[in-house]
Amino acid sequence: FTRAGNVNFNGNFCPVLQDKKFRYGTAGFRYPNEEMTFIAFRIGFLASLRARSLNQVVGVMVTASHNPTGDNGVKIIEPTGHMLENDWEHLATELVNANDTEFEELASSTEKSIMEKTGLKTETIPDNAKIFIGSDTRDSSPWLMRAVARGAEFGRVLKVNEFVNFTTPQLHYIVYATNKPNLSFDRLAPVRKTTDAFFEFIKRCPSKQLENYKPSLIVDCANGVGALWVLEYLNHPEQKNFPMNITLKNDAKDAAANEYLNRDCGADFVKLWRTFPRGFKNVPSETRCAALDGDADRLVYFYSNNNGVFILLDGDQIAALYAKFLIKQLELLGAKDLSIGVVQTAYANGNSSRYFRSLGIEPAIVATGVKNLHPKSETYDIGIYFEANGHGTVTFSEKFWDFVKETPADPEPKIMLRLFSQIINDIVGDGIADLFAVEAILRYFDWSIGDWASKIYTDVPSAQLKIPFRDRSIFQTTPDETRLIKPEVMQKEIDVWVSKFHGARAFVRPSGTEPIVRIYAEADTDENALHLAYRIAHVVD
Ligand code: 16G
Ligand code: ZN
Repeated sequence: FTRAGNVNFNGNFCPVLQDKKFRYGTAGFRYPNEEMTFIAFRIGFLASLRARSLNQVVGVMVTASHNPTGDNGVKIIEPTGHMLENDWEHLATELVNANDTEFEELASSTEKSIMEKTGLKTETIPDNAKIFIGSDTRDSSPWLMRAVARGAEFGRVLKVNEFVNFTTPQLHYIVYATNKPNLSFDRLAPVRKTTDAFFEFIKRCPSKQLENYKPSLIVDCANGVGALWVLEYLNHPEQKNFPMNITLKNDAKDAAANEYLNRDCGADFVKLWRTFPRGFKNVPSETRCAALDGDADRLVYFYSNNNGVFILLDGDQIAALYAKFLIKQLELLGAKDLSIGVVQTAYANGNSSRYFRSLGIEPAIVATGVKNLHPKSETYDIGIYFEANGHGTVTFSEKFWDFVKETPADPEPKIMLRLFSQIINDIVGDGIADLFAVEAILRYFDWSIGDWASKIYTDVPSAQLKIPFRDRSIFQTTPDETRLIKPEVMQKEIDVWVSKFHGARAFVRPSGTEPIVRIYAEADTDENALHLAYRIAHVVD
């Protein structure tokens, strides 16, 4: 490594690319892995300043999630287990875009001003300042972890722990738990929390004789790190009595894993193409299937019905299932003073939002990205947040925790609420914890996957397109991303097109992760939705 981290994982010198602007996007920096080394180094440096200024453990996750194996990325995890604070994202962007000669100077002035603000001497390294670096199964990850560690060292933090083959949500949880004085630091702690509560929940489900729910599930692991972790969940002390059996597919754990990572499989593939991932050809109809993405923070369900039609149950459907269960428990308890809310993005299927309204909940719409959904969700006692793509969880307030505290002779719905809150990873959306939460609720209602697909709501037809676009800065959207503020004329033209279709809506937004613009449209039929999306693509192009 040079002082600026300019060596890529092939060992080649890699000068900082000057013709390219890098941005801390929706989920950190994510680029082709050969461009990532100096970014990882500088992020390691910034993470060390964050850890020193807070005197806590800060996380850095090395992953490119659902993207192909040639990409990689880094993002910083706050001591709370949440996404990096906004102001610091700007600092990250500034540091990463500095050229090699500017970098050292910028690094030392940044260090000075941050430590000064904290009221500490520039060189101070408080005792609890530590970096946890996690990575998924990508070939390029070990190298980038080293770059992060060297960056941290450059930022004077030598206490670094590495968590190889970790899911993104597991790293978030470990960072959170380590900073909590009363929680133990144990890599399996979140796994046990979920499975213990799941066992207990299943025992207490009202219907003893199952008519519709079948306790077997096929999981597409995207050839990513989720495959290793689902096994950890199943490897429970009471393994033999595990209340369901799970078959893993696309669970390559060897060299092939990298070649096939997220390729024709995984939650993103299934959501985008609305079709079975590779390896699912012979799965019988009405069989419940689920897909994780490469770092296991997304989850979607799917199956083909008796007519051979492929049906997707995405993040919106999971949110609706959670809401149905949680509202029922609150009603049974007559607990009127606990607020319950739902947070979605512009991509939420129109019928899911209408379903929440029918329950008396007006969903809040925020900008794309977990970093925007999570904080809004925390404004409710019970906050359910999901992106349609399968990122999401449920958050709980202090008032909720007080409410569910164990007392003698607790009513059953209160116990079920408490257990549900333990199954879920309430720190961040977690595909595997969500999987157990979905299974628990389906078991509770004794529902087949077909019941779930038909008894809550069915999707209004929608279509998505993406078009390459170099200068995405010309676009400015409203905070909920449903409309363009700039270019103004473009929004006017979109409105005209939308008004020509029945029950339609559409929007355009610049991607936060790729040099593209995304288009989303809903209409009365699949054909019309696609037709409308193409019309709008013409407007943008
Ligand atoms: C990232 C986000 C995801 C969001 C996606 C949007 C996290 C953990 N991940 O993957 O939530 O849906 O970006 O990508 O926040 P886009 O900006 O390219 O549409
Ligand atoms: Zn992911």
